[in-house]
Amino acid sequence: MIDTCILIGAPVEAGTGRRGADMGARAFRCARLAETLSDLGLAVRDAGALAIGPVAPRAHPNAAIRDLAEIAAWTELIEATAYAAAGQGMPIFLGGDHSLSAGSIAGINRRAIEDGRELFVLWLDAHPDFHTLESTESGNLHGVPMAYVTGRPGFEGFFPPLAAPVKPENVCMVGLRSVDPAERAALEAGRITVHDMRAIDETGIGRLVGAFLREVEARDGILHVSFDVDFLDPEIAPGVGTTVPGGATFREAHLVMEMLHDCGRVRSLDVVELNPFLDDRGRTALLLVDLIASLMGRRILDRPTRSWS
Ligand code: B3U
Ligand code: MN
Ligand code: MN
Repeated sequence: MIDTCILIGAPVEAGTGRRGADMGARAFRCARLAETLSDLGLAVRDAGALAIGPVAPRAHPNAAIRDLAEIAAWTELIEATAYAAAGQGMPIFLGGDHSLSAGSIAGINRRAIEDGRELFVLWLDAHPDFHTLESTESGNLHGVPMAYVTGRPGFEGFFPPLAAPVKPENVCMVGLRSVDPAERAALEAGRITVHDMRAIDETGIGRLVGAFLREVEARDGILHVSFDVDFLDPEIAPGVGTTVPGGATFREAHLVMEMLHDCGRVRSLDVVELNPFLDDRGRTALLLVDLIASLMGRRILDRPTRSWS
């Protein structure tokens, strides 16, 4: 099990249409993330915040796209940072918008392949972020990272080349409730496991996530978790740019985090899209710190056996 957390601030906001996500990492610090992890007995290394230098703008045939060169530069930096940190503990990427996961997942996968390990990704989000550079209509590049890391075409020459794509069959998306037509078509044609809110309501989030975790174990995999704040219902997590009603509840989210801890295979985490400018007296940041604590081992009562395996 991991005993060192490496906190990496990634104040990326060029991938979203709103301002304020670049303050997310600072808000996690105000909400005492480092102290909370230390109280759980973990060693915590705060790597501070990453920064990119100035970039020359890049054009793309899809004129809607904004800040392509900037997001490409962030992807390259975060990829290298993730690769290096994965050998030293558990990197926790504090966003910043979800475009940062293009870099974090790419770098974690490069490390996994070098170590001979199979990487799985649990994607907790209202959105699949599965647009290509051609298909995005908003032009917000936080809508593309999952297409990039799974090797969908069209990123060549614009984003850094991938060491290797993540296998789509190793990805599980949970919490979807806002899917654009082009994303829907690509998901239907592909092999990613997708659980929308209806599936959660019908089957229960514990059974859906439990099935995925059993698969990770059966294939002796390691797991990256990408947590978009809009996975949560906006009633409990208002501090995010793209609120979508009908999200995961407090209890569903904690259950997922506790199951992830019990499975013992999570090696890296993104927490993205926290926008303190839109938050309500820090409550979204505080909730996220509690959820991270559940993932890292905080529990209500000790349980002799896992109920889901
Ligand atoms: N799919 C839409 C909306 C969106 C994606 N991710 C977020 N919003 N946060 C788009 O802009 O690509
Ligand atoms: Mn997202
Ligand atoms: Mn989202």
